[in-house]
Amino acid sequence: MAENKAAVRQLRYAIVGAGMAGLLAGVKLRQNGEEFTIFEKADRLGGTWRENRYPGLTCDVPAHAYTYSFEPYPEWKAYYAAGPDIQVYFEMVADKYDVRRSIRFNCEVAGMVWDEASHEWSVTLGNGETQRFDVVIAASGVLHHPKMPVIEGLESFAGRAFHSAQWEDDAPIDGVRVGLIGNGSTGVQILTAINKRVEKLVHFQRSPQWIMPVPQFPYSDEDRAAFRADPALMDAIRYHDEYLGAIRRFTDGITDINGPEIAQIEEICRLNLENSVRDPELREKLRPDYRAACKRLIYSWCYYEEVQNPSVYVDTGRIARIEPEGVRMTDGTFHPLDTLILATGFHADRFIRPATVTGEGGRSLDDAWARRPTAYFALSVPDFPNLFLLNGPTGPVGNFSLIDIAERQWDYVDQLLDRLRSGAERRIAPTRAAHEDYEERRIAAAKTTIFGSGCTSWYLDAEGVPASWPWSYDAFADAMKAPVFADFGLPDESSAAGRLEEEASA
Ligand code: NA7
Repeated sequence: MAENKAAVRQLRYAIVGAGMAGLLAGVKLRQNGEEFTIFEKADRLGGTWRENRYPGLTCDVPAHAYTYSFEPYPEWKAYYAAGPDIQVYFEMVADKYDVRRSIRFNCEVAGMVWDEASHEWSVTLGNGETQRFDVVIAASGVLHHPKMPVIEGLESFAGRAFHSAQWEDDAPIDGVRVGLIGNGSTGVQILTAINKRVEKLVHFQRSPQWIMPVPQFPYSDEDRAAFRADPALMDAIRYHDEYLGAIRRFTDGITDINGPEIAQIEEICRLNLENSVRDPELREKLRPDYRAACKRLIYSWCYYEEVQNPSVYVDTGRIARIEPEGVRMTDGTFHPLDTLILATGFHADRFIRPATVTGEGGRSLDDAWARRPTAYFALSVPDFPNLFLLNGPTGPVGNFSLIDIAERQWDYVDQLLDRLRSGAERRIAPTRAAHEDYEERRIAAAKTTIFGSGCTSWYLDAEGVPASWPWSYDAFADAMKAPVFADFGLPDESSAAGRLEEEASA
């Protein structure tokens, strides 16, 4: 239901991106009776679920947990939802909450400049148009700039070669020889989906992955009818002890790398490998030489089974170059191929960029982030007032729902927005001191997490420091309950109320 907070000022909001987090912001503002514009560079909403269309695309968070808390969804088709079904969910939410009319599609934000005199963001769009806003919510996602591998000869390949996030529907897969480079979540999911369709699949694995076994099962029509009749059944899945226990074990494990939780995770993954892969040679090829959960854990119910299909050949060697007819390894081996899939990940340090963002004193976000993308509590940046980031740099990452993260972040940002709505403040940004203090503590803690225990991954920044929230999930939930207003140079509401009382009685 609309909450309709009393507002002295009607704020003008720009939201960048109509993915999961941008839609969330839109729903919340709509429920509060506020106006906003969501700028979306593409012609559809959905963010990563719109962009990625590769076979096997699945969210590795249980479907009933990867839903907005305010919009449980009885229609999920399986415990882990397929990408297209998630896209349907977001489209439904956009319509049900009347957000779609406020989305401007095919409208990329090219730049934004903070006007210190008027306390407004001047937002310039790709078509040159400029609009002014009081607040910008950057919900532009993390993994949406495909990272092409730098391999000699890639452009000489005679067949079709494309990044997993730019799937080419008409590229030959069935009955042909396919090369698949990369085995993060994407490469693994693609392998499990196509290995039975191809004549031959060569999976190039520069680093093997630990695989966490998880159950997957479809929901039947009867299940869905039961969910519709009794939404508590969906909550029972979302808040199931076993699921929440696994999340807690995971988040405790990543922050206490000598503790029992991570040891348990490692043991589950090791036993999965030992018990699932029959051929000892393949088993050793698939055994990582780094600790489980250092890279983002792969959750899969079928990878080990599928990788043992005779059509699959795993090559853990180094690629020397790509030739017109296939891939040459440094040991001289040649793999003749018809199609080459590049599941090589994303530039995870871009966030709202390449949009140029200019804050107070003419400071550019590129400069502020020259060393590493950073934000106070992952949400806001000194010198860039009234700019709030959802799923921005150094937020929690791992095998849990980013929807839950974004919802908590929104609740926090909303409390800051109240200060603007009430007219008490015109600009809100953290102080440099508060940000530096946060970042110093964060970096020190991040280096001791499992992500920093000796592997490469998209979690690491350019200096090899994990770019993530380094404390427990509960600590994150606590931090998001209420801003420390003093860190924004703002009076605490309770102390402000106290002061007023003192003044009144003086
Ligand atoms: P990831 O997890 O970043 O994985 C990229 C994979 O590509 C990884 O196996 C890399 O090997 C491999 N890679 C990258 N460049 C090369 C070159 N040049 N040669 C060989 N192999 C290469 O991306 P995903 O798309 O799978 O997943 C991203 C996230 O999306 C995932 O974590 C979920 O949150 C959803 P490396 O490990 O670096 O040796």
